[in-house]
Amino acid sequence: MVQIKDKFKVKADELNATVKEILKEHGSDKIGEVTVAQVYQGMRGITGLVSETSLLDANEGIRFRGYSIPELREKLPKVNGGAEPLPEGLFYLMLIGELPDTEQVQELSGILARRSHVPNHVFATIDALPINTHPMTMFTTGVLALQTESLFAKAYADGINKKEYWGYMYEDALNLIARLPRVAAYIYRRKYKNNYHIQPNGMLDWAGNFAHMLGYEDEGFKELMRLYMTIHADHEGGNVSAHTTHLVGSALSDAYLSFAAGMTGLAGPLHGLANQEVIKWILAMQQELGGGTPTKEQIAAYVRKTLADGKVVPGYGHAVLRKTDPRFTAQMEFAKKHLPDDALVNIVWNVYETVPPILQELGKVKNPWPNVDAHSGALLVHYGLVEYEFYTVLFGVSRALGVLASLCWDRVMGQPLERPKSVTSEWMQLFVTGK
Ligand code: FCX
Repeated sequence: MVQIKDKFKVKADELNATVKEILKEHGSDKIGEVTVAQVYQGMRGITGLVSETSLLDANEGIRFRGYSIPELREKLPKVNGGAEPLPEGLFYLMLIGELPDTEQVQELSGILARRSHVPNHVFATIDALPINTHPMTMFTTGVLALQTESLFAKAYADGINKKEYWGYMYEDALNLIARLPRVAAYIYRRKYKNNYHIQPNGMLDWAGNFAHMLGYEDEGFKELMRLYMTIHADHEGGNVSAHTTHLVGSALSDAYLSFAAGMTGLAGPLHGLANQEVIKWILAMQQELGGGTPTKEQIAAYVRKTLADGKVVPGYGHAVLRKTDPRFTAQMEFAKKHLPDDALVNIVWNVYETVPPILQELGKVKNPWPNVDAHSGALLVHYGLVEYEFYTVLFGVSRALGVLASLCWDRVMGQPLERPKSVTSEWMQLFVTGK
């Protein structure tokens, strides 16, 4: 069997030749204009990055190498008797650009299981943090502590040729993906389960083993983890976690440093932390109403109160998407199949019917529809994972698949240091008014 690494290099050589040609023939073609508003408003709509792993359409949602989420759920290999895709398969797809077969995914699962050892000093570093530290702080700290293992950093220090960067980045990416579930599960068990840890089971797939180490043996939860790890993996290159990982990597920081940087961005409430905020928001609403299931009228009143208090409704809106996030829909379908009568899930569905028209009324919200974070917490609560501060760590483990596949592409394509131009408002005033 052709090694995954060799296959990746063959694909990269082909694409490098194509890009060379594009740059030679069209290097000075224009692909857009930049307005003053865009410069001030978060660079929305400026095409300024190349990210090979996925592409987001505002109305259709994310496609990974051309495949939508429903297509991935259908076409990616599954465990025996399972219905959800194996996230290792998505990593293969993002890296190689082709759907893997079952044998190729099993090979990758085996590679990850064999590379999952986490050195003791990483656990000791996490242990040194107070127990009330947020799990995302523990997670990024754990990833930084793992940086001692970077083969790229060591090779760079030893003085390698730049043509060899990609190979070390590839090894670091695989090693880090292999180790993250162990680090994340350690944090969960330390913080919430009296420091009682569960050893990995090398016979399980990557997500199944993660569920096992977290302490959840229910096959339904393992299926949820496979779906969860698949749908959160990538959302093209401009989102905060992907862009940060790419940016830091462009300084030739290794995979551990780059990914940790990306995770500090995922930990923000407008990005990945929104998944914990959604459950917090629903629980606060229930508490305010004295428990029970809120009616749609009560939900609407609570939404208006949230807005009147100058807060955002978590789980709704998106910087690029302009319709219901297919990642939300995939979770809704999972819930309809496995837990249609769950009370919290039904609240999430009632919130879905209530929030969009209210946000639309504001007249300024560009996308009133739910994003991925609106649904995920309710599914986790159903299976007993109620510690919502941990939810963004799950998002982070999944996000590693996309951003680390992208880092491999960045290095194999020889992407340069990223350094856009910035100006001052004084400069801007002079530019637009001439005085
Ligand atoms: N509730 C209330 N107001 C909202 C809103 C929401 N859910 N979404 C957008 N708005 C407001 C913005 O705050 C902004 O108000 P302002 O002009 O007074 O500052 C206005 O509507 C225009 O914003 P818009 O252009 O539609 O959205 P942005 O691209 O600026 O922001 C995010 C996108 C996602 C940050 C925004 O919709 C939001 O804050 N949502 C809630 C948090 C959330 O769910 N984040 C997760 C997103 C995602 F899935 C992920 O990255 O993980």
